[in-house]
Amino acid sequence: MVSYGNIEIIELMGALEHIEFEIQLTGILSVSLFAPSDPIPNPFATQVAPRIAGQYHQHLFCVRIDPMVDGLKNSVLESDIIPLPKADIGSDDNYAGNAFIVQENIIKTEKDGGRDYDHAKERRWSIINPFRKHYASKKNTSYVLGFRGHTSTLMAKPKSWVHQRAMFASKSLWVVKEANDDVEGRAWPAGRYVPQSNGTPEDSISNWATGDESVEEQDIVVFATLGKYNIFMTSLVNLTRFRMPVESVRLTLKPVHFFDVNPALDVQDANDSLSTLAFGAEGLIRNHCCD
Ligand SMILES: [Cu+2]
Repeated sequence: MVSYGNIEIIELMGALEHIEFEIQLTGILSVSLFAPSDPIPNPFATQVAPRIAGQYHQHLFCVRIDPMVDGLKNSVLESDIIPLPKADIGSDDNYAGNAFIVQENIIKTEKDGGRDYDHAKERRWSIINPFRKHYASKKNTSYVLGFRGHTSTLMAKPKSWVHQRAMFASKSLWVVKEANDDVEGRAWPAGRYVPQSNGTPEDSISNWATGDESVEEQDIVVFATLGKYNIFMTSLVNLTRFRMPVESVRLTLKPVHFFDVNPALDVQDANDSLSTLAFGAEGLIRNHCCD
């Protein structure tokens, strides 16, 4: 666990079978003062105590993932759940009108590497090994990224100073090729000197995600952005006066389509002597069918 000011980052591994990062906004406010002339209620801040302002703002967290899923050459698969296309209600393919499919799309080039989240389609991204498939599902060995909680991206206008400086925050996901000619590779999506930058740093993500360079079956780097607005509420259970309820954002990485059987399941089945067939084995067979 790591704490940065009033933010806590927790890494959970092991018992859950997947890797999970949880970022907690602890709710401890950084406050300022209202001027006597400021209207209350105020469009930009909540008054949390007389003349004390909790300003509205965003938190945007960028998680860098340098994957090696069963090997160095990986791709990113974008999946959307959509109604079965071109299949009207009453048709042979969709008589009841409730059919849906998973539409899959491999992200092919760096210029397509900046991706938006889509709640309506339960969009998900998987970092796959395109050379390995599960024997039964015929799907590629992969880690599925799960965005849990908050997926807002940067609200500031595209030409604004903050937007130009933090282009990483304008998309939920970025896929770029790793730069092996550099000691650190592509490590800093907002450039190396964020507090001093004014404009888009040359060595930053929106300049990497351009051109026709392939990101399919390549040594890639993936950046996931999680975002949350802080619109302050005064809490019912204040520990201090300037506190609001804790908010969490989470990123999960779930391994899927890896093994034929679960290599961790080597525990014998429980033998419960009190659990018996209600009609005995013969009765079960006898009552099984009507012949
Ligand atoms: Cu905040």
